Amino acid sequence: MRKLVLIPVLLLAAAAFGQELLVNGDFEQDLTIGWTRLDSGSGTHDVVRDPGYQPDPDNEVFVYQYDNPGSTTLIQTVDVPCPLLQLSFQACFVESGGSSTCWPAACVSVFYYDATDAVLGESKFYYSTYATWTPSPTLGLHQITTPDWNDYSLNIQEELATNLTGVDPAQVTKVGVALVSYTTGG
Ligand SMILES: [Ca+2]
Repeated sequence: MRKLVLIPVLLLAAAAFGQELLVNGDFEQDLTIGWTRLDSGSGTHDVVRDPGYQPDPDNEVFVYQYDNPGSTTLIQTVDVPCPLLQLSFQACFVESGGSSTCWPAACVSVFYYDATDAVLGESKFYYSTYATWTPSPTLGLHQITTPDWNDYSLNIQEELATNLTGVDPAQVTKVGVALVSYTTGG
């Protein structure tokens, strides 16, 4: 995982420009800057910042969890001026083992919050053979089938209009971007 970029997309006279909203979205500084780690459940949890996960000189971050039930999360929440946002990131998703009753999932999630910090909905990019999540008006699912390093982007205004019809864009005042390694079941 490297280079998460969340920018407000402002269209002005057919010219697009934006300002990066995430702090340390390229992981070039210590992860205590901008990011919060949350460990949950049992098993092994790990978050590692290292330049060696992808063959370029820049840093990546590895978010790991093993054994169920549990999860490891690295999250950053930012105030957003409007839901006219573009999230871009590069990610490599990995899973190992699992069954229909005990399954891992590698996720990049976007959470939408109102002014009281209540979660209004979630967009979830996930790689998992056995995950049983189903989409709803407050859960937009994007299943990853090619887990190797790829570029991803999410047009949040379009996402809310198309996949999260249960979320009122006018109520979204904060967005959380999370890397989640997850194991359930057992
Ligand atoms: Ca690298």
